[in-house]
Amino acid sequence: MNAVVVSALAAAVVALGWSSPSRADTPPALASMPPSDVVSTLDRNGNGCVDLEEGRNYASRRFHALDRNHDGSLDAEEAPPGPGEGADSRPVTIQAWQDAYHARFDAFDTDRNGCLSQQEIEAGRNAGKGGQ
Ligand SMILES: [Ca+2]
Ligand SMILES: [Ca+2]
Repeated sequence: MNAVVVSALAAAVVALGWSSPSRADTPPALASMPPSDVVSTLDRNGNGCVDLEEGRNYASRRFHALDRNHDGSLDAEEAPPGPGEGADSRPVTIQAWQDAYHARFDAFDTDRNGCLSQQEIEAGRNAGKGGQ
């Protein structure tokens, strides 16, 4: 590999944002992902839907990645309140974060089988139930 190729690759890496691994390691907000990506990313046991445990694991990973100062809670700077969340929703603890996830999960799981299908996620978003 010659020097030109190496520097071109380095430029590409910087352009893609790989120069800041801590940012890149933060799992994206589920609301920012298409429903099909939510299922394919979170469905670890391959049953085609996202069960509560899979969703909670993801929510937990995201919480800890966002908790930059590792004090066990997220302030408005670490996690700006999303649509439908007031300024008083920060700081938020891991427990409150998980409870909020659980409430949204229940709202989305319209057939009550404990698992969110792509269709349930699409329908829930269309019904304005938040960004699951
Ligand atoms: Ca699953
Ligand atoms: Ca379901």
